[in-house]
Amino acid sequence: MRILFLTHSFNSLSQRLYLELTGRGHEVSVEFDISDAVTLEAVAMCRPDLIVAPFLKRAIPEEIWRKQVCLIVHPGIRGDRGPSALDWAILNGEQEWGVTVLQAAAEMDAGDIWASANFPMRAASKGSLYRNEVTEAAAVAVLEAVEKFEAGGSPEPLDDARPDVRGQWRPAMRQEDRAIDWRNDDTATVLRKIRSADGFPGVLDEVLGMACYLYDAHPEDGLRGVPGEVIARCNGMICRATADGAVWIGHLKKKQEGEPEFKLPAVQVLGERLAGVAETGGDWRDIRYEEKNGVGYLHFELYNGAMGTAQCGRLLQAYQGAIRRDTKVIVLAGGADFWSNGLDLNLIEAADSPADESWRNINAMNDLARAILATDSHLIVSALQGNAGAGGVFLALAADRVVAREGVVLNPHYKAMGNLYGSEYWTYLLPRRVGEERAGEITGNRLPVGARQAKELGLIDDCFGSDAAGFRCGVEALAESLAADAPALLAEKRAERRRDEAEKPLAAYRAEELAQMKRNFYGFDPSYHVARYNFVHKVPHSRTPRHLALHRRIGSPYKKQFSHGLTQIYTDYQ
Ligand code: THG
Repeated sequence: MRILFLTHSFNSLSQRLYLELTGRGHEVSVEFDISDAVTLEAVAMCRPDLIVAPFLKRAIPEEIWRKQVCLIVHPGIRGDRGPSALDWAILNGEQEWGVTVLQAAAEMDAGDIWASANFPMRAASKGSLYRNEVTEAAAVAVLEAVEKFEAGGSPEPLDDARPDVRGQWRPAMRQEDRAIDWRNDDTATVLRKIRSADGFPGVLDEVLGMACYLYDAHPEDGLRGVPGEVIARCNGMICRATADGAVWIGHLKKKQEGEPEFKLPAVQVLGERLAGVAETGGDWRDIRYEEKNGVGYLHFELYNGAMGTAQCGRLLQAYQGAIRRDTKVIVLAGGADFWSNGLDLNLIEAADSPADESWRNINAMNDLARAILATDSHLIVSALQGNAGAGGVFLALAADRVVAREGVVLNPHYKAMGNLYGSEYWTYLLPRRVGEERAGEITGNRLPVGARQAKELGLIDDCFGSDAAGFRCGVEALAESLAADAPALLAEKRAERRRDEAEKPLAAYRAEELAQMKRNFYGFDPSYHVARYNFVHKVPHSRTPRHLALHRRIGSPYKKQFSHGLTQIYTDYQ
């Protein structure tokens, strides 16, 4: 079928559904929700068999849903309606939640139901639930709905009398609904409130006299203080006492009328106001090392997967500590939501000289990649439980083995960020795995690549695990089997590195890439700075990029344009 995605943006859920549908042979074209007129034009140009709205905030115009089926992906259980579905589920402490695929109609989210899938809730932020449980359930429910539609099936009307229809209409959540009462709220309550609004819009609060939104919260058991007071700081985070304990808060967004603001490490936002607050470690560590059955695991749970200069430095230090241990295998486990997305564009945007900070950040990323590549004492496994993008993907490729959870989405390209050339030794790492030709296609076409497709392309070695627990199991088995064969594998690894170094030194790849990056950061063309500004400040899209909006490409007829996803493109063209 020809499917048109109508979506606010090409977010991680849209990308996952795009990969699932193109992987099953459907043609998927994408149009961002810019205005009703633009949407009508897109539908006329595309003439889709089916419209799917993976992430849509506004109403689909009646002219469209009257004439053809539009499937809305709603992050709520059957019967749940309204724009703050997940927010309410988290704040209300629901034990089970779900995704419903319903047909667009006049009344928002009240149309007939094509499919739904439920999941047990987890104590995590809205963004984390969205990227994991919601995305998996949405993949199941959308595929079921699309198959049903293709087979000529029909949806069921919403029936409040059914026992599995437990949902109800809930309005948009307001700041008052989740405002924190620091004197009385216990840690669990504070966490639910902050998590219900994380990544967007954040809980509005006041910290040391500054109005700001809170994000990135984690429980602390050991530290105590007067409820509401900031009692410690650590690696950019602040610790604030609750009625029965404390919470770490990693990121803040200053609220200031008329001034553009974006999320930054809490300590950076508060600055001088933190004078006198002691640097003290606690329960929550964004970078954490553990050993199990003779294998070292390095976890790095960095907010939004962003690796700023300081984070890269701390991670490098932790890595150097890990390879001094008497183990043979190190697993780079990343975080639950992201493995890495490379440069921290928010920190760069906030710097006095974004160009200088970009330069420092890319060099810190490169130092980390080089340390991984140069390790001859250990076998290194990159285990991607969460998504990776841009430099984060290539950093992962610096390891000896790269594996991903089945549902992971990779964006192994830099171009979308104002035509960045990229570094992280990608000019060495990518062709080594996929060959020159495919390397050019992967970096050039700016499309997401699913874990299975990545394995077919040779970009990664393997993918397994339908959920986090299954993936962890598989990673442990792999790491332990590598440890058993370590002497032979390490000898091979050293020989290969020596051969490659003799052919072309790593330093040469780095120098060539950085020469290009220097032009991106300091050169005449400001594209990277403009794209970064738009990204950090969330400037609304004004058009859909042509690589996604197939129906807007001129020249060849729509059908020939492509849309089966990378793997088929490659086989078609080879
Ligand atoms: N039918 C049609 N279009 C749709 C849906 C539909 N577009 C997507 C939509 N479902 C997703 N669900 C909602 C439900 C309610 C609201 C928005 C999207 C809503 N919006 C408030 C408004 O428009 O005034 C603003 C809410 C806010 O502050 O965010 O209530 O089923 N045709």
